[in-house]
Amino acid sequence: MTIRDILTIPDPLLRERCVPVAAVDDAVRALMDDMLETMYDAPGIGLAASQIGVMKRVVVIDTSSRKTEDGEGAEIEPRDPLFLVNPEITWLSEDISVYQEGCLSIPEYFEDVERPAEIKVRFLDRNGKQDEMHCAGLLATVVQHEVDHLNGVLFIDHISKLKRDRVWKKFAKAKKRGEAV
Ligand code: GNR
Ligand code: NI
Repeated sequence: MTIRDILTIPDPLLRERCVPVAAVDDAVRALMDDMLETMYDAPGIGLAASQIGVMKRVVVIDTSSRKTEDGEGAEIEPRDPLFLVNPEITWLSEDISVYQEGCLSIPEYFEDVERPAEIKVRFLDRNGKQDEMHCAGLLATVVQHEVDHLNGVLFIDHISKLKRDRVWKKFAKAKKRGEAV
């Protein structure tokens, strides 16, 4: 497994649509392992393949990263990764929830985003088997955030144009100067 570089705005790849995966083979599983390691290292709770420059419809998610204690009082970090290939949102609730979102491709910028509170997502799992899952809470938000990435959409597209233009320009300017933001 390899930790890959995460692209940040204004990288044009983050605005492109990813293509469906034809078959979940060992190469796709190796990609997902790299994505998972990159996500845990960042750290983040979700990652879309386009964020490491691979334009395929592949997502990894793990929202379980709160620390708990084992029997001896040592801290352990539970891992409960989800692998979503060719995810399709098949249902969105009318109920809306608001989460403060962040994105590894827009470092250190956080803003409230309104999205449907619950969704259903159909996808191929790590073994290429079709599955469907009902999501609520933070998971529903993260799945929508990641499916957006596969379509070249970023969470700042869901906030006001004034705020979006401000953050985009800040990152574009920093890149021009060769600074890390
Ligand atoms: O790590 C992440 N946290 C997060 C918090 C609220 C809503 C969405 C996310 S996803 C983000 C990682 C990321 O950029 N995934 O694309
Ligand atoms: Ni993101």
